[in-house]
Amino acid sequence: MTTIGQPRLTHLEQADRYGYYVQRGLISAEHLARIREAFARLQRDVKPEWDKPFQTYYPNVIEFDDAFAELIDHPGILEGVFQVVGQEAQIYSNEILVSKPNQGTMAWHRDKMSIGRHCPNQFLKLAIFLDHVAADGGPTGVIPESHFDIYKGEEFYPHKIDFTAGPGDVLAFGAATLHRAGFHSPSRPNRPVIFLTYVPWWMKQPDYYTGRSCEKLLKSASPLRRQLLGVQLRPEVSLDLHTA
Ligand SMILES: O=C(O)CCC(=O)C(=O)O
Repeated sequence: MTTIGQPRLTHLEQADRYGYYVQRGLISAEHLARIREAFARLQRDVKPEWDKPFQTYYPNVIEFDDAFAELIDHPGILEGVFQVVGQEAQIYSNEILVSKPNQGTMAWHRDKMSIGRHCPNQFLKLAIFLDHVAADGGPTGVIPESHFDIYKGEEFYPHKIDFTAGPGDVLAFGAATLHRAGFHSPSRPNRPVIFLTYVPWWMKQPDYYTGRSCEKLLKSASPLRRQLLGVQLRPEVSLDLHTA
């Protein structure tokens, strides 16, 4: 196909310029159906690590069901992750956050500024949406270009984007990008979102992080998954080489 006009920005260029990128409809309907079933089972069988009036948190969901685990090495997800974080990417954390109707919004914040103030794109968080999320249904919001000045907060708020997601959409943003869960009206259902965060191989999780144990997944993990789970780099990846 002939490209007319300017080529599309890559995921990396979008993350650099705007602090986030979007992949619409990335997860197939068949996979989403399995994810929804796994989520229903998770809610029945697992006690969340916290359950607050506005939000419920389930860490380490990839160990719970293959439908979640298959997201970590989903080719479309890795395309963006490898561009932005690099070929040596690994998972830093994975969880489901369920926003609940609460009449309010979460506060705008940045993640892990110990990392973000130096290299925002080396801590890349992907929000993966199971269902449509309306503007008043607890949409994840991001503020474009807020990663450029970590000493500013409120000045950026008027420029927010409340991401009204469709099923299977992905919204990826770096550590220094302001984000939050937006207004969640009492008339809207609970809003689960799967979050996967990727970092380079050489970055460590803090010891207080509770979601890292993946014994079951590791028993049959491919070389790619062993890398993503932080055990061993794939043989073809070397920190001494740069490959895009
Ligand atoms: O639930 C959301 O939409 C936002 C989550 C969030 O702010 C975070 O993961 O740091």
